[in-house]
Amino acid sequence: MILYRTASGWIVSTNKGLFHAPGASLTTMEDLESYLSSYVGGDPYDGNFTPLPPIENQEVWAAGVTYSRSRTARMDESQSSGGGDFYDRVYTAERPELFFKAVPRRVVGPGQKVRIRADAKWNVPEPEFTLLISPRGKILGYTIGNDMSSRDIEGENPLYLPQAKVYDGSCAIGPGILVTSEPLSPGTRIQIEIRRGAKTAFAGATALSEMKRDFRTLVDYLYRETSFPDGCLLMTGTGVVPPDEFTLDHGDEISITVDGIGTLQNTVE
Ligand code: DO4
Ligand code: MG
Repeated sequence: MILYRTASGWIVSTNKGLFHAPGASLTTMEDLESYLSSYVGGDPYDGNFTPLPPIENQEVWAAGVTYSRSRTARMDESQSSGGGDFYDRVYTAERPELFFKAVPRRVVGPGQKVRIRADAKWNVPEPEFTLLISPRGKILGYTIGNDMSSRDIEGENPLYLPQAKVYDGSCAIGPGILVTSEPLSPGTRIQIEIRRGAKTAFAGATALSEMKRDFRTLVDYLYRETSFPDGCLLMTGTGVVPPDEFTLDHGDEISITVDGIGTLQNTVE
């Protein structure tokens, strides 16, 4: 079942139809799946809706260099600054790279604008499997994230990472959350297409099986010494990076699709 946040509350979508799921702080419930199941077949929702970003009071965190493709990209972009070795080492280290990405007010949802920094010249979207995690560290479900990034800024110096990653319009999440206690199958694909005018400027895909680390280990590290009373959303890293000569432009349309979850679509402001 997929959970959507809308202007008129939460809606759960199943093969039986759409139903209202009442309540606040739904996404922090340890038993979210059974709570939602109890509303399937109840109060039907008829009509169209525009999904809002599926977030309440969670912080958004992100993992980095979890795919070989990301390691190569990071090493390439930081070659001249001597930072490449850092990324090679973090790829094989036991401790993953985890960084703070966004507070809820900085998250945009489907159909909303993402942004590129005015002081950056090399900007890319990063399509990422994104986890909804409960306050106790249980993985409640899966959604889609776009970790917008400025490659020239992070490449200039690894210490500039927060500026490359955290700015207005840098974090898109949605459209809904696949709520399930089943793990995602390793064959699950994440695809991206960037349209510029009538043309595809870039398209690529990867599968969960290409990821070096597993979701559980990332969550365990994140929750080691940090409490999340409202739960957390964790972007789990990108395995798709456009070629080095590619940079985003204003007006580009970014569509990120995950089988069984949906498509997160945003335009670059
Ligand atoms: O280390 C830089 C960030 C990498 C990242 O965001 C990713 O691999 O997705
Ligand atoms: Mg990323």
